[in-house]
Amino acid sequence: MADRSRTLGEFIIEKQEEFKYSSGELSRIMNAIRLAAKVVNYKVNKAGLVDITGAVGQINIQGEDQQKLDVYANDVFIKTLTNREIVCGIASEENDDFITVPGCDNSHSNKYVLLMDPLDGSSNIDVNVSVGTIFSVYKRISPIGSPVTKEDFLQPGTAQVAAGYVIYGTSTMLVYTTGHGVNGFTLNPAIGTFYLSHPNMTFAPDGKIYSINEGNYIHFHPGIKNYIKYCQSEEGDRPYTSRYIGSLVADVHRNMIKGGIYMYPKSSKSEKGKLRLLYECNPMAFIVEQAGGKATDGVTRILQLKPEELHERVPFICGSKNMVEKAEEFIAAAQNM
Ligand code: P6P
Repeated sequence: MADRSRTLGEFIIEKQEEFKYSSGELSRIMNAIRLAAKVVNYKVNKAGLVDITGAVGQINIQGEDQQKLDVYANDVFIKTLTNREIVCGIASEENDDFITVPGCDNSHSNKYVLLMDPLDGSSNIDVNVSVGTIFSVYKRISPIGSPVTKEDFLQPGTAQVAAGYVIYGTSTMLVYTTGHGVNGFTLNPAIGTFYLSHPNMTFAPDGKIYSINEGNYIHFHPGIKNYIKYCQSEEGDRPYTSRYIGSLVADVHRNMIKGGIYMYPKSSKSEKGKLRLLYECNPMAFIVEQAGGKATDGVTRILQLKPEELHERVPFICGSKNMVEKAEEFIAAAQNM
C-alpha cells in the first residue's frame, strides 16, 4: 500500500543521490516543475469560469491554433524555470526556437536543458477533458559557461536524465522518472501538496485496451490496419476494448495503470505521424520503458532515434510490451509482403 503521507518534496530529497551528475540542480528542477504544475492546475480547473479557454487567434509552429491555456502554461513553466536559474535553455512546443536562459553564457554554471509540451491535448480544453504537461531533461553537451546550442537539445532519448508529465484530470498527478523507476504523485488541492499515491508504476506485459484514432483508418498502412483487425477479432482474450481520449498523457497514463497500447502511427496523411519526438515521444518513451513497457516508431526504439530538428514528428507506438511487439510483427509482416 502506498505510503500516502510521503510528499513529493520529501521524495525528491530522499532520492537526491540517485540523480546522475546532480549537485542538487535536478532536485531544484523537479521543485520548479512542482510549483509550475500547481499554478497551471489552478487555471486549468478554473478554465470554464474565466475567459481563458478558447483560441488566442495565433498559430504556433505546429500550425495549430494556440489555445489561451497553452500560452499561459508555456509562460508559467518558462518563468518558473528561468527565475530560479536552474536550466541553461528551454525548448517548447509553443516556441519556434529554443530559449537561452539569461546569464547561461557566463554568470552561472547550470548544466541542464529542459524540453516541454506545456499543455498537451489542448484541443480538449474547451470540452473539459484531461490535458497534460510533458517534460524532458538532459545534461547539456556544450561547455558550461558557453551559450547553449541546438545540439544540447538534439540528443537521443537515451541521454535523458529525467522525464515526466502532469495530468490535469479528475485529479492532478505528477508522474516522473530519473531512470530509477516511475512514481506518481497526486495533488491534494486543499493544501497544495503532492503525495506519493502511485509508487513504482509498471506496465503489465499484456493488456486489453488499444488506443488509436480509428477515424484515420483508411489512411493507415496495411500493418496497422491488420493489427487493428487483430485487436477486434474474436480469438483468445480478444476483442480488446478501444479507448481513445485524444490526449496523449491521458491515454498513456490510463494504459500504464490498466495495461494497453497507444498508437499514433505514420499514415498516407502524415508519413511522420503527428507526435513530436523531442518533447512528447522521448519523455513518454523514457517513462514507458522505466515502467517495463516498450516504445517504438513501429520499427526502431524511440529512445535511440537521433533527432535532427526541434519540432520533428515521428510515428509513436507505446505501452504493454507484448502488445507493442505484436503490433511490430504485423507492421513487419506487411512490409515483407
Ligand atoms: P488526433 C493532442 O493534440 C495530441 O498531440 C496528443 O495529445 C493526442 O494523442 C493526439 O494529438 C490526438 O491527435 O489527430 O487523434 O486528434
